[in-house]
Amino acid sequence: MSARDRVAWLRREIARHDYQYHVLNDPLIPDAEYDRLLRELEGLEAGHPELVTPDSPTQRIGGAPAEGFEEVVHAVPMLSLANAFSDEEVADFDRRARERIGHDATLTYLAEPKLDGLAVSLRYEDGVLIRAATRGDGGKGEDVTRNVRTIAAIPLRLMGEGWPPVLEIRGEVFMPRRGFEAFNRRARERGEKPFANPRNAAAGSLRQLDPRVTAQRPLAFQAYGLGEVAFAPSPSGRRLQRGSRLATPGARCPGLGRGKDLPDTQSGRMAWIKAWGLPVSPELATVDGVAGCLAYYRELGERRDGLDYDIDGVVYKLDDIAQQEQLGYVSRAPRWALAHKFPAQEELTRLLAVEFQVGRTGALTPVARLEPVFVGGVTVSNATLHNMDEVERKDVRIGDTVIVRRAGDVIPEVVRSAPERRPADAQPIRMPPQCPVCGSDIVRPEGESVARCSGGLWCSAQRREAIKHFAARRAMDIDGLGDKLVEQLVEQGLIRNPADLYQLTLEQLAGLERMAEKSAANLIQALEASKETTLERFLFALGIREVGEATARALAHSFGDLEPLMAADEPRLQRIPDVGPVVAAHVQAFFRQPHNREVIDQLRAAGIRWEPLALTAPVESPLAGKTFVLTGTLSRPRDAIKDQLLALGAKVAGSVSKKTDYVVAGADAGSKLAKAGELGIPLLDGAGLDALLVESQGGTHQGFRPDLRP
Ligand code: D41
Repeated sequence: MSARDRVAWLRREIARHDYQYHVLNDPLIPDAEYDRLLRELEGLEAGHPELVTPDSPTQRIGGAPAEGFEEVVHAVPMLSLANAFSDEEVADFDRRARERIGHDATLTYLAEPKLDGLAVSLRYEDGVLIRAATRGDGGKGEDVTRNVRTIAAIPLRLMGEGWPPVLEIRGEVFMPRRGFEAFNRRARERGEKPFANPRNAAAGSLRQLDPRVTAQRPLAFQAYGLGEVAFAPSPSGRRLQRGSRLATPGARCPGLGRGKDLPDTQSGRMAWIKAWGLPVSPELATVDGVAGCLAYYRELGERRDGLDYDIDGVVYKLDDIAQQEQLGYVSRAPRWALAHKFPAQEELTRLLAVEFQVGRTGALTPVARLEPVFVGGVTVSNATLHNMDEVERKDVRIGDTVIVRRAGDVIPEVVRSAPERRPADAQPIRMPPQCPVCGSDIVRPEGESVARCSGGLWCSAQRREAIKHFAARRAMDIDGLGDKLVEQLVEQGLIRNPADLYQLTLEQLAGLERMAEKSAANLIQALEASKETTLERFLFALGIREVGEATARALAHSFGDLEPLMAADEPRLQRIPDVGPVVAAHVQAFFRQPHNREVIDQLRAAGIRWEPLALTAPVESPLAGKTFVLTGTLSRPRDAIKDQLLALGAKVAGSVSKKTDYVVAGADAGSKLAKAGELGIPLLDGAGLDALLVESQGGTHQGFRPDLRP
């Protein structure tokens, strides 16, 4: 094969894999193989400079910095979108559309996510990307061609052959969340200022004068429509024939000889845009009438946090192009499209005060008391500041105007302050020297970001949290003993420790607020039922620091019963897989405390019992010691999966870190999945997990690991 032929083949092959990866989300080859193709092409082009063309994938990398951006006049203006913030406004929009069209029938809309990025127009002539421009004021924008060329999701040459000779594709450039997080992490490591949000990151990256900088930014693109489309033969004289073939197997692009011949629906046109090799949203859906629009809005709104990109609403577009033309435009926006916005996830408000909450282990969490503000669909008046390092990093002071964020069911947090609005009397936030609940000293070990109350179980806050933990479902599983009830019981002085629970009487319980006789009786029964337990549950329920479910299980199986464990010294404890010096010290310290021994005695006297375990050799499963994180909706109950993993000696953690070995991601997995991607942690879907479980139990199931690119 000649160099010319090989170069042409490599370009086609690379373009095909770009399409598989960025548009179809279905890579056919591993990254390394893709890199080899690209390197081979680079080598050939270096040896044959005459073969280099502007649409070669090697030309994405970008050249020297530019002086500034040239102005581009859009041949067809880039319109804006009318906004709606309520269901009523959507209903009004639909009603007006039906009135203008003059019929009562239900209208069909194409619904899609509204990406929070930057609108651009891509101009292809004879199938080759010749210009990319920002939206600007809609009439004219800036020439960002060299930067846009570096975005791998944007084809430099259209696929197939059926495209019009002049074709403008409009869409949004955006930065997916996982790329954004990774980029910001690197920025912080280098001491640079991170971007406030993915939108700013995308805009900042696209407006780089040096395309080599843009090339390093993880930008993506999704098309949402067309600009200028011209079917006249281009100056280079390419002739389009009726029935030219499209890239998608089987798809036909009939009669592109005349302007009228684009599909006559918005959805049909989007399908063609996709077939030409451009990414379109996987969430596109045609819906009927207001009811269909609102159902789509709610459904996507619920999945919003699980998407890997920010969206700030959904867009409805009349699907029928003839109807679009009937409706026309008002000022700069089409009457046939509407952006239905989600409630903002970030708002400004004032920080009134900071209080410190004491957790089960005594950890102090600074909590912001805020001027109530409507954010993420609810009114928020408290938000976490995490810890003092974060307070410092975010530069927050009392009296400041702060940005509050509430995304999905995540607890609201203070993102940062707006220092330009800082009043002269703003007060720095100080960690109190004594516990606000019990008055014990606060200690913060060198190098740790968490400060703790040293009061232990003397501190009523720690006691209350310890009892909540003791009663929890995966601990002693005391049905009906919720957080609010524990708080009441502790406040009224009815219980001081977990053992007191078993001394409660029906009369005491029935006397509580919002407690009917019947539920009091049920609770007594639940307490009775909880006495029959297992050693591992009991150990976990004690709330020994650093002893989670997996460690509790390992301890239970290694000692068989409580007495030998309580008598064990640190070297003996450290012989257990995954018990290091820190855990061993915490276990020892716990059992050395006279108070703890007393509570344990009382619990056993109250009748708590378990079956002693036959001593087993440390689990030899290949999963022993491996840490899993479960996220998203899985096909089986999470608890069942967890039990299975624990039984194989694995651990199940709540958050993804460098120590995580596997992330099991179900449907609608969100930030944990993104984090796993960033850290390069192997991902499993439900089937992948099952395969792994079968394998580690000595099964013969042929497990597979999907090729997962970052
Ligand atoms: O995802 C978006 N941000 C998006 C923006 C979208 N899905 N569709 C859009 N459709 C239009 C019309 C109907 C005017 C073609 C848009 C925009 N416009 C738009 N983006 C920025 C300004 C207008």
